[in-house]
Amino acid sequence: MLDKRKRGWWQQAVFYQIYPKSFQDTDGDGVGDLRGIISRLDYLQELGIDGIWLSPVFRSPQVDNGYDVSDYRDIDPMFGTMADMEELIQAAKERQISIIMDLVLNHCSDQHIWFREALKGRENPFHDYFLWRDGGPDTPPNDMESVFGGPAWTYVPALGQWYFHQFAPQQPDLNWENEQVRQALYEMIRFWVDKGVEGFRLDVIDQIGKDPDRKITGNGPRLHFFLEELSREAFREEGLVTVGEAWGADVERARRYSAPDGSELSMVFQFQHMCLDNATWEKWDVAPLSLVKLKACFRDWQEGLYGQGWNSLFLNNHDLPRIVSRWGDEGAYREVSAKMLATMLHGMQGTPYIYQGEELAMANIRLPLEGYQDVEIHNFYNKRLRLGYAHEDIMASIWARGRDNARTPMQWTAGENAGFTTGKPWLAVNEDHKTFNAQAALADPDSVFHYYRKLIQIRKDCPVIRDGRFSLLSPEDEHIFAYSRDMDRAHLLVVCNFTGQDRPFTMPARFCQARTLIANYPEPAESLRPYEARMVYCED
Ligand code: TEU
Repeated sequence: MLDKRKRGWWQQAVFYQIYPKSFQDTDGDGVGDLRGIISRLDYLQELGIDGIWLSPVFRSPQVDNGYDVSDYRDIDPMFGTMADMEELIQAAKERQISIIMDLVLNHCSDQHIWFREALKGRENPFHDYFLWRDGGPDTPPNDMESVFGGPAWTYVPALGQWYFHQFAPQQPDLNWENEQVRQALYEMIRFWVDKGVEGFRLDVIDQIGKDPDRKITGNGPRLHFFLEELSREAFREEGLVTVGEAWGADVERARRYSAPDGSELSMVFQFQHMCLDNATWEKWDVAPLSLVKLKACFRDWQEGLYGQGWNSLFLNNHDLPRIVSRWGDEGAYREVSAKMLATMLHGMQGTPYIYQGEELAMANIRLPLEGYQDVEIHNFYNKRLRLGYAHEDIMASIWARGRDNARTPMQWTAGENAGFTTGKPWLAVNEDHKTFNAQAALADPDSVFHYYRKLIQIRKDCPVIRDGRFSLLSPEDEHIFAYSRDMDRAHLLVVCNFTGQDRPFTMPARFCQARTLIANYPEPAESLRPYEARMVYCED
C-alpha cells in the first residue's frame, strides 16, 4: 500500500480520470453524478488505482462541461451537493484512493460573480479581475483567435471595451497580474485542501501568464513567477500532488514545471506525443503516425526528465480520441491492441493516467453532427463550412478527433444505456457496449480490465519501472517499439508490435531467460504476432 504521507508518493501511483458527466448516473437525469462515482469506488479499488482525477464538478453553466466555473466553492446541482462531495472524498480515502480536483484557474464563467460585477463598470473593484482593452465595436485589439474558433475578444457595448478569452466567450480569462485575483484563487484552493482533497490537476496552467497585446498565450513572461507563488501559497501542504496541463511544454520547460525541489508542480501533463499524427498545426487534419517519431518523442522525454523532472503517462483524456481507435485496431485485434498500447505506456517512468473506459477498450463513436454536444465540434464544423470544406470531410475530422469521442457514457453493462442511466443519456451511448462493458470484463480473467489491473500491480512490485534508466532499442524500426529499463541489477524489457502483421524480433541476449511479467499472447513465438506485447524482467 502507498504511504501518502511520504513525499513523492505520486511517483509510484496510478491515477484514473473520471469525466463525471459520463461516469455513472444515479438520479435518472441522464447525467452522471457524485453518488454515481461513490457507487463505483469498489470497481476502481479492484482496478488498483491510487487516485482519481475528477474533471470539474464546480457550479457551472456547462458551456464547456464544467470548464466554465461560476462558483469554485460549490458543487453543481447536476452533480449533487457539497455533502455528496465530502462523502466521496471520505469514501475514496477509506479505499486508499485520493481525490484530485480539476482547477480551472486561467478563466472562469461569465456567470461568475466576479465577471457579473466586472460588467457593471470600469470603477467596479472586480473589473480588473479580467483583461479589458478599449476600442470601438469594429476594432478588436488584435486578430487573436480563441482555441474553440472565432475571435479571442468579445465586445461589451456598455463599457466600450473588449475582454479577452482564450476559449469560449463565456469563459473570460482571469487577470493574473492582479494580486487580488491570485489571492482569491489561493484561498479557494485552501478551502478544498481543508475538505480533504489530496491534489489538483491544473487546467491550461501554462496559459495563465498570457500577454494578449503581444499575442502571447502559452509560456508567457510571468508564468514561472506565478507558478512559484501558487506553489508556495496554495500547495504548501506536504504530500499534495499537482499536475500541470501544458500543451506548450517541451522537455526543457517541463524540467522547470516539475523540478524535483517542488518549487512549481509535481508533474507536467504534456502533449507532444499526442500531436505527432497531426498533418497541420490543427488537430483536425489527421496524418498517419510514424512509429519512429513516436519512439523518439518518448525517448526524449524519458531521458530528458530523468532525475530532473516528472512526467504524466497517458494516451487518452476527455479532449482526445480513444486510443484504440487512433493507434490500435478497432477490428479483430481490439483487445489485443488495447493491451499492447497499455504495455508500451505502463513500462515507462512517470505517473500513468487511465481515462475512464480505457480499461474496457472503449472506442470512438460516429454520430451525425446533431448528435454531438461539444462546443468545439460545432464551432469547428461551422468554420470549416465557411472555408468551403465538404460536409463529408468535416465529419471525417470530427469522427477522428472530436472530443465527444471520449465523452460517451461509461459502459457498465450490456443492458439498456450500458447501465449508465435509467433516463436519456446526455450523449449517445456507444452501441458496442453490448460487447465492451465492465460487467463482461470483470467476469473474464483475460479481459483488458484485468490486464490493466496487473500492469498497475507490476508497477508497484518493480522499482525499476519507477526509477530505472530508459534505453530505446532499434530506434529506426518502423513496426516495433522496444525499450529497456535498467537499475542496478534489475532489467526490464518492453516489446510491442504496433502492426497487424507478424514481425521478426530477436530477443536481446540478456533477456533470453527473463521472466515474463505480462503479455497479451499466452506463449512467446518465433516472431511477434499482430499487436503483440511482452514485458519481461531479469536480474543479473
Ligand atoms: O484543455 C485545454 C485545451 O486547450 C483543449 O481545449 C485542447 O486544446 C483542445 O481540446 C484541442 O482542440 C483544457 C480542458 O482539458 C478542456 O476540456 C477545456 O475545454 C479547456 O481546457 C478550457 O478550460
